[in-house]
Amino acid sequence: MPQYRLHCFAQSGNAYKAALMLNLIGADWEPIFVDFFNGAGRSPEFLALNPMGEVPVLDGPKGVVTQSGAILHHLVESYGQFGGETWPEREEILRWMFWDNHKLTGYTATLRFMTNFLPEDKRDAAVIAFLEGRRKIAFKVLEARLGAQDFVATPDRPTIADISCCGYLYWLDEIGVDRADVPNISAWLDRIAALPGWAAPYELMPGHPISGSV
Ligand SMILES: N[C@@H](CCC(=O)N[C@@H](CS)C(=O)NCC(=O)O)C(=O)O
Repeated sequence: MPQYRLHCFAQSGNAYKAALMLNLIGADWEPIFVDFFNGAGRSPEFLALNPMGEVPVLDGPKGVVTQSGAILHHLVESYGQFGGETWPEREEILRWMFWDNHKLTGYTATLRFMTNFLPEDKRDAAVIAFLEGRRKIAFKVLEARLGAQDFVATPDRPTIADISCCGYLYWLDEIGVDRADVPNISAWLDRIAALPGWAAPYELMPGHPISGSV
């Protein structure tokens, strides 16, 4: 049995953060499909694994870890790659990961869910407009940062802050953003995609395309 099992599904950018990290560090892992769109995230078995009812869940030699940020931190502690080398670097990484969870992924993932996966009769135009406004602000912050340096938290080296922030951004088409409009983000996505072990979300995790109901 592989050393790590990642409970995930293809459309989850939060799970992609963990899957990408596992691949980049060359860990021995396998994806375990959570049939999210058919309610598996609310099953008693899944809630026993993660009472928060959220994907991703990493099950490994040191136990079960949930929350993509905690999983990335856990893997840095275990493998010593993509972390900070000094205390200020580690603080900077944390600062961007918290920002990502709240502002970048928080709004972008919800917007993408509402415009791609929610049945049309359940979509609320006012909510979508609000999320789009918040998403634009977050993208502006990231675009400016990546105009000043090559990677998010440390100027010349990728860290888990990059892995966290890029979780949803290989789906710019699904988010309705043209790469040409975010040249710094686009170049940074290419830099990450050039790392050994990189693979796109739908290649790394099972469940694409979606089957069944949403
Ligand atoms: N902050 C969490 C967010 C996880 C999350 O929202 N996962 C989604 C799938 S991408 C989920 O399972 N949502 C179920 C729910 O919110 O009930 C993380 O970074 O792991």
